[in-house]
Amino acid sequence: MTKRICIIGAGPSGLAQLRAFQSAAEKGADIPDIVCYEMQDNWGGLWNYSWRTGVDKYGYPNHASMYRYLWTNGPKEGLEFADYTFDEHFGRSIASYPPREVMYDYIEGRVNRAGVRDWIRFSTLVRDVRYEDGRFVVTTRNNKEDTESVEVFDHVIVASGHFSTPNVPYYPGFEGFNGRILHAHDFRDAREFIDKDILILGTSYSAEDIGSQCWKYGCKSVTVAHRTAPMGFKWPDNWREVHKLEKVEGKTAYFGDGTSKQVDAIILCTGYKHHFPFLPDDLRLRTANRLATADLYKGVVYTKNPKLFYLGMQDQWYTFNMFDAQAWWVRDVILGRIALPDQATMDADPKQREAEEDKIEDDYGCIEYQGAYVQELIDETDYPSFDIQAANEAFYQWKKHKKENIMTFRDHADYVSPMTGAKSPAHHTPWVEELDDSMASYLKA
Ligand code: FAD
Ligand code: NA7
Repeated sequence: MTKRICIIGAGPSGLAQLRAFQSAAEKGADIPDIVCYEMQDNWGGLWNYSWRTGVDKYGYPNHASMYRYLWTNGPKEGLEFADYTFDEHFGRSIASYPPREVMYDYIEGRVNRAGVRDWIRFSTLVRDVRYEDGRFVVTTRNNKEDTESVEVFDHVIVASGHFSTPNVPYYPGFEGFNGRILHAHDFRDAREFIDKDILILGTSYSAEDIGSQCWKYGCKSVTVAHRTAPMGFKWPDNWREVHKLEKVEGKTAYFGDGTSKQVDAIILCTGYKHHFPFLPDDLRLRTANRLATADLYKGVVYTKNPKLFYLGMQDQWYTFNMFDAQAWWVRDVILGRIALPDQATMDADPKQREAEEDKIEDDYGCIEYQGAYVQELIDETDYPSFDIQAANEAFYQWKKHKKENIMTFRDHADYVSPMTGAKSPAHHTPWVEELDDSMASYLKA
């Protein structure tokens, strides 16, 4: 009997899994029946932009966390697909930090060519998964048809992402704040904050990028409160880094360094939670947002039930090509090309990886660590091998350029593609001056 495989989510990770199976079929392999459930009406995951916040059109928590005017926050050379290069998709070389719409086009180009859209059941939310008698019973709701279905699968691959359910802390006085408090998940258009004084909590990618966007589109000032350490970039004059937020009274925010500031809005760039409301306790991954996820052998096999897989659950330097490496590897376990070891070996693996990660001293070490992980996986499958060191170098360059000037790092050229070895051109307009993030504008000569 043909095996049945359930994939949850058609974002970059789920699409990588579809492409992995399709590429095996293309080479003559017998592949299982595959069903991918996607709660949204289209594919692309976070890259499938939505103006909605709060709930989606069907009344479920809105998945989208991306915002207008988002340009990639790392160089495209670090995430390029090894089997579908940027040059191949666009028919020419493009600059290194494309806006969201350009990235979406690239993601979609590969799966359109692979012809896997029919494997996806859109507008269909996975509501419940149970492991019974050696198989998975999956309950879904097609929100367009308003119907519920139950189907049985041999394997489940969770590719539902982990940057959608906001981590929302409370600080004293929030309930009395005379302005807007929002999480990064609900941030959409920086123009909302023109001429406003904004306070940002958090010091990671969302804080840096949302603050930079608000600055670029004309907010009055940016204040960033850190609970651990400041970001430490050379910020513009109307940007200040302060200590932890202590409390809010009216519109005034008070900080741990004794200073205070009147602000119009507070944007909580305080990260996301791994959240799987459709999974029972025995199948649900519990992990921090880190490079070595808990309880996943090789970062993908759930050690407590090795018929269940998770993709893309790591904190991410590498993204698309790491999801590919994982998807090809999971595919080969399912096809019987890779054998899983005994339970003790599987249990020891994530612990060993965590211990290795704990020894890393800086971001450069993290990049190298994740690069080595990607290399480890691709060495064990037929995913096209690529120059991981060149991808690491692209990340190192990026960090250097950010340190030099946080508002111009996206203007740099000469990042080397790990797939083709070619250097990227410069974009036609400096990022700070380019207010139009459309693909048409980006690709114009
Ligand atoms: P997602 O993209 O989150 O896709 C998961 C999919 O699963 C979604 O389509 C969702 O609708 C679906 N789903 C979830 N639950 C269910 C369910 N119960 N039933 C059915 N379907 C379900 N990465 C980069 O490489 N470069 C960047 O510049 C970059 N910028 C980012 C900016 C922001 C604001 C955020 C939040 C992330 C950014 N990322 C970036 C990282 C991002 O995580 C990855 O690029 C990528 O989108 C992860 O893919 P994924 O498929 O694992 O998850
Ligand atoms: P991250 O990278 O998980 O960072 C979360 C940030 O939030 C981090 O700076 C934390 O500070 C901070 N944080 C968490 N809880 C609190 C509280 N309670 N108070 C103040 N600060 C807090 O999330 P991002 O959204 O920046 O990035 C996620 C993805 O989106 C990433 O892949 C990007 O590509 C886009 P800490 O250092 O722990 O003190």
